[in-house]
Amino acid sequence: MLFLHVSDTHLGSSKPLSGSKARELDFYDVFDEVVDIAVRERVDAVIHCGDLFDNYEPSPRTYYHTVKSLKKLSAAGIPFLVIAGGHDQPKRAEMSPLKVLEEVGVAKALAISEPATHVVSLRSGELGITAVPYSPPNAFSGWIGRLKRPEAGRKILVAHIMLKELNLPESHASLDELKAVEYDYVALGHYHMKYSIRRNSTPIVYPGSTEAQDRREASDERFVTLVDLSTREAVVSWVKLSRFRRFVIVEGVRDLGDLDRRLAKLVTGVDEKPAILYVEFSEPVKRWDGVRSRLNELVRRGVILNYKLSAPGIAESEERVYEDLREAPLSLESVVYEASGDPEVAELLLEIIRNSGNREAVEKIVNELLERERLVEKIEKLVRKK
Ligand SMILES: [Mn+2]
Repeated sequence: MLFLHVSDTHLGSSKPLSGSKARELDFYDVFDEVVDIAVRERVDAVIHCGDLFDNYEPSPRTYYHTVKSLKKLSAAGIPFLVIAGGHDQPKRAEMSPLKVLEEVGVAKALAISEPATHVVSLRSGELGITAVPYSPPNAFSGWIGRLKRPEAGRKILVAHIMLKELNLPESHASLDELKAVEYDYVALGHYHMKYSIRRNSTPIVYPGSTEAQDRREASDERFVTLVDLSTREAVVSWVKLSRFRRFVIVEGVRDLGDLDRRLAKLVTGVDEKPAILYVEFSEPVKRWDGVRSRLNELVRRGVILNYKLSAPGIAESEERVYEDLREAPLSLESVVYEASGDPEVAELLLEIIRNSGNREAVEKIVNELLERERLVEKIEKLVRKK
């Protein structure tokens, strides 16, 4: 029995270039690559560990690309089994987009708002699955004791959680609490980087996200895993993805001359998509217009898709979406971006605006602000400017 494990595809996202159509298409393209791998490897099933979509209300364009790829799996007789991540979960009485895919017949939602236990009949036998969707960590502790192990020869745990073993904030449970060793494989999602460990003979795996959504997630390699359960111990092989977009980070730039020297060395691989470029100055910048004209030229020549800038002092940061410049309609997003002049601050303001009826969300944002001094500085500067 062979299955493919993928997670955190965030279809519909265009981060870190909010509003960029080209960037949005990247996420669909790499998801389609994952589907092609599954078909090529003739897997029994694809298991998706949550955050299939970036938003619980995907746009028609997002549904279009998602269903188009998933139909290739259906045509090959490969079930697509998915759980909800925090991004796929319906708010209040709304419906999860995963229900739509299920109704169309291109996916089976294993768990959306509650854990569930299944025994699924696959081409080469029965697979028992304990499926655990995302929940806030404090609510999660109530679930741990109630997780039911499936009655089947082959058993896997599928969950959208942050493991305590990662030593990151907002963690859900440890491997002992999850009883990981009672399963043949533990398929995880939520953490966006590749990570794996073993407990006894059980592999515990995060394949990571299929596209980076911010600078911290940037990596030259992104993966899915192929998991073979036909032997006594699960055999895991990592499959490198090739169709994701690279981030190039140029750090510690002193001045315009230094930037020119560093950019001269910038080459994108022949078969690669033009990268997203981050330029980070170590000194305050005197000539932003010079910097911008250099980078705009690289965009025009197709060497990079777009760029982001940062520097000490006046924390200037920029993202420009060239293809949309002419016909961009006036949206709440574009107004907030224009007014704040800083994408990071704009994202936060938009989150506050969108969730102003939701006290929990506002509290979360305030807490995040307290932890991120640099953002507070940026906002202070903006307020002083106005
Ligand atoms: Mn995610």
